[in-house]
Parts: sequence; structure tokens; C-alpha cells
Amino acid sequence: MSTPNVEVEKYDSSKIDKLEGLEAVRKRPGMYIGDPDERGLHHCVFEVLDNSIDEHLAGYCKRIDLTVHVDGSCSIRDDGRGIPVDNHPKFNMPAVELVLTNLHAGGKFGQGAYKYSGGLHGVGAKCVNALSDWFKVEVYRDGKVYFMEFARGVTTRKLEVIGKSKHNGTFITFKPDPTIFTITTEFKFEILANRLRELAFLNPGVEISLTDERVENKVERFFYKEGIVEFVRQLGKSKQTIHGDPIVLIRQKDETFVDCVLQYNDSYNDQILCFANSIPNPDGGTHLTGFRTALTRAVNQYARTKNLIKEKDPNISGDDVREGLVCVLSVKLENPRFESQTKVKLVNTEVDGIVASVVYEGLMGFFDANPQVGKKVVEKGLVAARAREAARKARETVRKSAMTGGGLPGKLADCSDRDPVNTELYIVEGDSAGGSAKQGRDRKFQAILPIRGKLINVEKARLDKVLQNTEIRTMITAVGTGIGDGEGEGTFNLERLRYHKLIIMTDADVDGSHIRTLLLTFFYRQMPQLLKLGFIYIAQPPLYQISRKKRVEYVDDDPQLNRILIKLGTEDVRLRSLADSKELTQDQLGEILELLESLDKYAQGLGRHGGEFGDYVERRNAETGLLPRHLVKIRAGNDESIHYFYNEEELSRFGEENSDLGLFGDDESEVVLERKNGPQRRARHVELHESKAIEELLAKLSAKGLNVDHYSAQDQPLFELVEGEGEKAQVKPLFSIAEILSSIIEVGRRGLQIKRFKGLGEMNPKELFETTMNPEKRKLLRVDLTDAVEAEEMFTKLMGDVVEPRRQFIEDNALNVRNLDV
Ligand code: 0RA
Repeated sequence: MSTPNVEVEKYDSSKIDKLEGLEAVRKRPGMYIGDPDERGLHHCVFEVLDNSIDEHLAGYCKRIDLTVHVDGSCSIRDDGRGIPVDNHPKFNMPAVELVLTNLHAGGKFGQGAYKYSGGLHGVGAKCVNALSDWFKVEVYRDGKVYFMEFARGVTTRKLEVIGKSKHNGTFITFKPDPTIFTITTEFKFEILANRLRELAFLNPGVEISLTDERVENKVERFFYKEGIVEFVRQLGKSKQTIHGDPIVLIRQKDETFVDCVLQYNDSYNDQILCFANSIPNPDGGTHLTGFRTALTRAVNQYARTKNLIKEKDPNISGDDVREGLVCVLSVKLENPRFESQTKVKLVNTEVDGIVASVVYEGLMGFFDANPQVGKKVVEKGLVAARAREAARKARETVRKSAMTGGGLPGKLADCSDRDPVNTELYIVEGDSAGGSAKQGRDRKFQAILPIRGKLINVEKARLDKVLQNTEIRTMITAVGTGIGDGEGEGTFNLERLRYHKLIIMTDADVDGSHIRTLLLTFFYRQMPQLLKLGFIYIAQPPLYQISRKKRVEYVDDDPQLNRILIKLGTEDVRLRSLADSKELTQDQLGEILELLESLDKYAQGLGRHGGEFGDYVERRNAETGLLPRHLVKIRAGNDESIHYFYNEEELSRFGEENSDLGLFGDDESEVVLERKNGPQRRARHVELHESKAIEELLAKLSAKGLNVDHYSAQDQPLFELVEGEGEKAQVKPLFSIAEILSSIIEVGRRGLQIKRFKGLGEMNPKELFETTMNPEKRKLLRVDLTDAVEAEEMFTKLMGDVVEPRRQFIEDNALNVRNLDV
């Protein structure tokens, strides 16, 4: 990346302060957005998003559109008030610039409309600015469109008016700085979608969309008029509920709002999701404590007044009252305090009592009005209590047999190292793959446990039944921790974990994915801490087996296959440039192919907007190397035309001359307007953020001696691809630069057998070790429980009773088993 072109101007001392302010964010990003890893990367999006949500809470924003672009940048558009643009007299700069560059600028951060904000009280967006390669903002306000741009937190384009608009809002696009986010700069659709869904549930009425331009047609919309009531319905979607509508308890006490929605189903698990000011608190806190106390008290109180439990009988315990409960508990309060930076636990002491009284009074009122539901809840609790007693006894026997039955199960091939930190347990599908794994492993630190046939479905059976299953018992003993929550003997104890990696290794077929899901469900239900703390992994056997003559090779995924084809293709050919009849060296050719491959990604992206890549590249300015930044696609009847613009000025001039298109009159990217004479025209404007990245790739190609004006097909051949030597040499003329890549891949594919790889059994012990078990080479997928909603839904769909969602889910995911980051 080139260094930003910072305008030179006199800075007074306050401005210098400001620049240093953002420099601090770049030096220690962790203090502001958390570690600059995958979490921190997505956190950037969420920080900007929180500002839009704040606008919604203040009553101004109805719609938020998020887009991930092909170059890895991300846009957030909202229809809020728009960041103020008026000049700030003290600092002599527009408010928007101040808000985005001055770490300590107050601005909106006085109380008022923003007191329930979830974000960092506005420091969010400027931190994101500081950590971005570039950051652009468009503000729609006072009938105008304003624009400004930054690079790594420094202003590179001052505020200017670029058009007119009847609407209000803010449109921010940024590209994370790869020198800060060194681990990954790739936004993950699922992570974004999960948070957007959550926000849409928690802020009813706001309409959120997510578009991934890296993939064709990937758009998801989130809009829930009824808010968390729908959230609870969705969580329980694949389960059988025991009463009709969810129970809704909503009340305000002083300045604190409590929203609590609950519903019972006939499963044996409970799921309570807690939020404070829209921030998830997976470790609960004072709101959860208040809820639990009140629920237990209300159910017992009701049971006693209705004589459903006898006077001498003990109370139904909290655990039993919560069996089969789905609940979303959302509080909004003025000054939320959390246990740590990650905000996983709320600590405001006053919240406990407030939530408890809202829930207790609300539930008692509800049970009185709906006695048949009250009775069912009490009965469910009584059944749970009896089952829990049976399970306790079963756990006890598991523990005893583990202690007395000679210790470890016979099927386990244990490792010699006894320190769990160093060791790993492979849980392998089938005795035959298990046998290979035993032979191939490094016995010092790798233990193997073969699992045979179908495991018991832990979703459909009560714990005492599950614990009678030998496969399950063997596994519990091998893992060592025990299971379940609660206190006392036989319950889960992390300190007794015998291996710090538990690796599930199954075939890449339907049975394999079924067994893997059963295992994950078991861990999720009985040892959730292992999942939360990241001890569970999925082995990644190769996806392809390719063979050439006698040689067999295993390939992980499609990009790797492509690289191999390119490499093989390159070995067999030489490229001769017809302009100077010079032959490229193999190294040169390799470098060029790498650049062409990167360009290919952008070519596909442009295609999805209706552009044609060769046509686009031809518009490269010969002197400056600059490419158009904007694309406008116009459709009138059956005619379609594409227009390119190099900058905002050109675009706005075009917009003004073609005002019927409403290019700037509307925040919608697609606009329809009736034209006085002639057919209706529809226009779609796309900002080509990727133009910078493409310019750089083309410049590199150019530096390697290729004339990039010839990217697409010419009348005369540009190169010759030569295969073989002397007399027998075959020569293929190439008419474009793009053709170099495709024809070399074609050569690479020749004489090659590519087979989609099916089972672990297709490899011998040595191959199995080398491809899938050798720590130096293998790729493990760590299963992380980032999203409880998704995990819960996946497990119940896959394992539960309700047939239709399961069938649908399996169909949707059968071809997709490798993407199972649960
Ligand atoms: C400062 C003050 C006001 C709104 C905003 C910032 C604001 C920031 C962002 C970031 C993304 N979208 C946003 N929308 C608004 C208050 C505006 C007023 O009082 O008019």
C-alpha cells in the first residue's frame, strides 16, 4: 500500500494532540477493540454499527445495510440523522472530522438519547478509522451529500459536498489495515450475520440487511417486529413447546428497562440468553441471578398455593424449574458495568433486585391468569426432579466403574506422555480407521479411541439412558473430566481433563457428519466448558486425492488444488512474448500467474455488478494508472448500459445531468423513476472500492513487462505457450493476458486424475498420519461456540424429534460438511 497523501497544513497544538490520540489506538489496538484477531476485526464493524443502532434508539434510524466488498472492505449505511457536519468553532473543523479523528471529542456522548448505548460511547468509529487502511464517510444531511476520506486515521480528503439528497443518513466504508490485523482481515459472513440477527431481535423495528459481494447472491435480511418474542420462538423452533405463546414480562423500573420472554418445551436442557444494552453476556451476571431466584421462587410459591406439592415435600430446585426453558432476558440501563473488557458478565448490583421483582410479580400474575400453564410448569419441574435423581445415581455408577474397573477402557490406545498440556485424543469413527490411526500415530502424545457404529442420540434420551451407553461411557472415562453441572462427586471437573486436544476424526460422508454431530451434541450438552474453552477440534482430512502416473497426492481444498494445477502446468510449458520474442523464466512466469490469480477474484466481483473486467481494465489511465471508482448500470426496457466514473465529481455531474435516475436523491441503490419521454430507466450505482487493489496488481504486472492494456483479447496473438522441445514442441498462441492463467491450468489438469476423497479408510496408516494427524502438516478446525443460537438450533434440528427442519438442514449442509464451525 502506498502511504496516504496527507495534505500539508499548519496544525495548531490541539490538532497535533488529536493525531497523537489516534496514533495511540494504532500502537495499542487491544486497549480499544480487543486483540487484533478475528474477534477484533469483526468488532470494528460492530463499533460502527452501534452508532447506527444508537440512532435507532434515539428514534431516527429504521434501516441499516451492511455490505462486505470483494476487496475485503465493509460498508455500513444507515438512515439516521447523519453525523453532524457543521464547523466546530473551537477546533475549526467539521464535526464529522472531529468525531472521526479526535479520540476525546465529546460530541454526542453527553447523556440523553444515547444513554442506553452499547458501544464505547462513540470512541468506536474513530478507533475503526485509526485501524483502517482507508475509511470513507458520506453524510446525507440538510439536503446535501457530504464526503470525506481518511487513511489510518489521518484525513486525506477534507469535507466536501458531492451531491444533493432528500434523505438523511450516514454511509461509512472502511478497509481494515492488514499491518494491524495480522492474523486475518477476512470478514466472516456467519459472524456478522449472527450479531446482526441478535441486534434485530433486541431492537424491534429496525431492518437490517447483510450482503456479501464476495459471493454471488448472498443477501440476508433481519427484521423482527415483535423483537425478543420472536427470538424465543426461533430458539424453540425445532422443539415441542408445552404451552402456547411465550410468556412476556416487560416492565420499566426507574431508569431500567427489563424485557424478559420465556417459553417451556419438552427437552431436558435450558437456554437463557442475557443481554445488557444489546451486548450479550454469556457469563450472565446480576440480571441472570435475579431472574433465576425469581423463577424458582414463583414456581414453588404457585405450586404450594395450589397444593401441587405437599407441605412436607421439599422445594423444586432451580435446576429442575429451568429444565426445558428457553428465555431471553434483555435489560437496558444507564450505566452498565461489566466484569471485564469482554463484557461477558454484568455486575451492577441494583439490577438483581429489579429483575427479580419484575419476573416474580410478572410470573405470579401470569400463572394466576393462566392456571393450566402454571400447572404444566410445576409438573415439568417435578418430573425433572425425579429424573435428576436417577441421573445422579447413573453418574455415580459411571464414576465408580471408572475408578474400580481397572481404569481406562480397553479400546483406548493411550499415549505415553502423562501431561495433558502435551497430549491429544483422537476420537475416530470406525474400528478400521481407528486401527490405521493407532498404527500411524505418534504414540508419545497421541491417544486413539475408536468409536463404533451409531452413538446414542443424547438429544432424545434422558441422561440416565445416555449413561448406560457403552460408547459414551468409554468416552467419558477417556476424557476424564466427568459430566454435567452442579456440585459434588461425578460432576464435571476441568482439572481432570486428560488431553488438551480432543479431536473428532470422521469420514467426509453423511454417516461421518452424523457421528460428528452426535459427538459434538454430547460435548455441547454434557461438557460445554470443553467447547467454550476451545478444547474440541475437528480433524480435516484432505478433500481431493490426485494421482499422476504412480504418484498420489492429497489436497486440502480448492485453492490448493488450483495452486497445484498452476504449478504442474508451469513445469511443462514456457511462455514467449511475441512483442520481443523473449521467453520468460519459470520464476517470472510463476510470479505473473500469482498476480493473475488475484486479479481473477476481482474480475468475478466486477462481473457480479454487471461489469466486464477486460472492458474495465481498458479504462486504466495510461499515465496515472488510475481506474474508474464508480460503476453505474442503467436499464431502460431491454437495454442495459454500463458507465464508469473516475471520481465523485464526474459521478455527481452525471447524476445531475441525468436527474431522472435519482442517483443521489435516494439512499436506495436501486431507483425507479418515470421519464417524461422514453421508457422507464433504472439505475444502480456501485462504488468500486476494489479499484485501488486492482490498480496495484496491474502496476505489478506492468513492472514485470506485461502490457496491461492487453488484458482482454486482441486481434493479434500476444504470447505463445510452448510445450515440449525442438521438433515436437507444440505452440499455442494466446490473444490476451487473461488467457495465460486459464491455458496453464488446462495444461496442469492434463494427465491428472482428480478424485474427491471419501473415507479415512482410503489411506494407509502412514498417509493418514501425514495428511491428517501430523501436527506439522495437518489443519485442525477448532470448534468454537461463538453463537449459542446457531449451535442450539443446529443441534436440536439435527438431533431432535421434529423431522422437517432436520431433513431441510441435512439437505442444506450435506455438501458442506467442511464448513461446520459450529
Ligand atoms: C454525532 C452526533 C449525532 C449523531 C452521530 C454522531 C452519528 C454517528 C454515526 C455513525 C454511523 N452512523 C451515525 N449516525 C449518527 C447526533 C446528530 C444530531 O444531533 O443531529
